Amino acid sequence: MKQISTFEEYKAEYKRSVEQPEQFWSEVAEDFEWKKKWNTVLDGNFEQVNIKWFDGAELNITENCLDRNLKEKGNQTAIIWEPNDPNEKFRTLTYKELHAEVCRFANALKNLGVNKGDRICIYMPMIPEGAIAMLACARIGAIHSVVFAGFSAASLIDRINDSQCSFVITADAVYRGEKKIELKKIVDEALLQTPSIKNCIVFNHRDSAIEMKPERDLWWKDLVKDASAEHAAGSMNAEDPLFILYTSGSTGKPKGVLHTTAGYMVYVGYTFKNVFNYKEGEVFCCTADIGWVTGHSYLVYGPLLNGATTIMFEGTPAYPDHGRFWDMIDKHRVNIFYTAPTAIRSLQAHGNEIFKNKNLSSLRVLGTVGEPINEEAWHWYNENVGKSNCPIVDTWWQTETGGVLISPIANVTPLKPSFATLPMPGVQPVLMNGDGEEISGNGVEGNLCIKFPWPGMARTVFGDHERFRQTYFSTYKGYYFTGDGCKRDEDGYYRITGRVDDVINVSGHRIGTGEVEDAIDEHNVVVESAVVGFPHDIKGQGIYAFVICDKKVDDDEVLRKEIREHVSKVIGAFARPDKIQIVKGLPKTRSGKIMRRILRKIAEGDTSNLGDTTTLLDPAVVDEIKAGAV
Ligand code: 7RM
Repeated sequence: MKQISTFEEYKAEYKRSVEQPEQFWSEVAEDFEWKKKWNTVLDGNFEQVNIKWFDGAELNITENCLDRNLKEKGNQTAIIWEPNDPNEKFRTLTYKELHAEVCRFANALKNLGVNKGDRICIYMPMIPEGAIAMLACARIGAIHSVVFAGFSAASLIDRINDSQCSFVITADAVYRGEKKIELKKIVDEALLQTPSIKNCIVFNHRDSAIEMKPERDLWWKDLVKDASAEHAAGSMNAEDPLFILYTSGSTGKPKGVLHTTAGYMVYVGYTFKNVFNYKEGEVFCCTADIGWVTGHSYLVYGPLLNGATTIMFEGTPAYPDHGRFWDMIDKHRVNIFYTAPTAIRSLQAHGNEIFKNKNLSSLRVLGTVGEPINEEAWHWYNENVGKSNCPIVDTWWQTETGGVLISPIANVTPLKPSFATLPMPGVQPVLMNGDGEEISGNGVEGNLCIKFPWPGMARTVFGDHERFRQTYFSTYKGYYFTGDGCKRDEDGYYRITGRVDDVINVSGHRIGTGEVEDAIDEHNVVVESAVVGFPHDIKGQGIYAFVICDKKVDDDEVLRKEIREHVSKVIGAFARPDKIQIVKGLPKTRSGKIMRRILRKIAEGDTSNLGDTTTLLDPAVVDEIKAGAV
């Protein structure tokens, strides 16, 4: 695949990609394997929200990830699995082995009656079988819906029911650090309320004592025992769905963002190779979980499409100590390391001791994703991990974008700390003002939109195309609205400033304030709540909840604890509020709208200037909340 190698070349490629997008993307697409080539490159537009890429083409993405690599890289490692416990032996799968496992599991799914278009929920720890399950689905055209294994049973229920999954694939249990997570028990609880599920497939990972419900529950190993290691990859149409991934927005329940086959493949394969400047034979390590889009695109699909060696890390950066990432880099001679700012900040506090006796000389490129990276963290990463010798690619993108949209190209784009820098070829970012117009020139700030389709973009929200249109294409007619605020500096470089909607980003996890409010409101003494983000040294943003109770609560501390536990149960532990303030009232306008702007200021601890409060129904509540801020 073509790789951009100089800044001049980037500028030329970028120009060409904007002037002749179809020509540009068809050339990129030529580097993949197709069962049948496309009739048209791009159809549709953002007015009608009916985008299609490579229509008429037929392909199988796993043929591009696996079969294609067998001849020259059959014995090369495809996946290195690094276990939670560093004393346990790591596992490797060569391309040949991974291909065989995927074929076996694809055959097993077929034998169970899984068909093209069926939705399969994957609720797995970070083990190769998670990736094998995804690829096996793709092999037969089933749509995978991976649910992050940190989500609660209630969240799992919502996700399974929304897309009517017929199978769920899980494991008995997993350890993360010293904590044991009983996945099968969580699934058992969920399956009481998911009538569409026919079978639950269980991979025995930890020999944990679990209950297997006869007829319903099946062991992974029994299914693959006699399954053939050959499977002729099914032929998918370019726009056949590949996967659904649920993501939070400012309103309502999480949306099932749907990605399709050909465009996603081309975009993710191309951006992996270019953003990271990936070279043949390199070891790539992305620390994201397969339950998030980063795990999909740059742990599984992107690296495999390029025949790379990809690391799957089961553990956490702090176990058994804060040197774990560096141990892993040393042990597997990692060349490219991709992690989140929150992980960097959490390690930063532990001094230089954590690098003692760790050889990081294999590193060539570093990356970050998930949230804005502050300058301090950027420099720490650069100096301590990259030894001032590795470019840092600050990659801005979203679940909906499929792959990286704005980012430096390693060794090509001149860097600027905390800037995602410039758009990838084919990506046309614009900043919009309050009147819904494009802001021209440099040294400006506005809401970030994309004005032309790119192959990796989501096509719809599963089962609700109107919601897709409404969420992303109605704020600015004819534009894709990202929900992010952004600056463009004098050099035309982009710096993402964070969400401008009611989404908060906690340790790179996207959480809708409405979701947390709904969870809190379920508590029996809670009348109403309002949730906002506040700046948090390590997590980026923390969750601050203002809560009104219906009767005098004896012990606020007990109530806070109950609320936290309840949110954990309803959404997952990562969504637990950091701060809870019990209040008598919320600042509402006469029309009943909560003025979040005021709450955000108070949560930030900046109450000097709360702006105009004259439209409030009862301005006195503001003083009360200010006085009781936690
Ligand atoms: C890949 C991913 C998307 C939101 C997005 C931003 C924020 C992601 C960066 C970033 C600043 C970055 N998908 N975000 N990357 N902000 N710089 N490099 O994270 O759907 O889970 O989240 O994350 O706000 O809209 S996501």
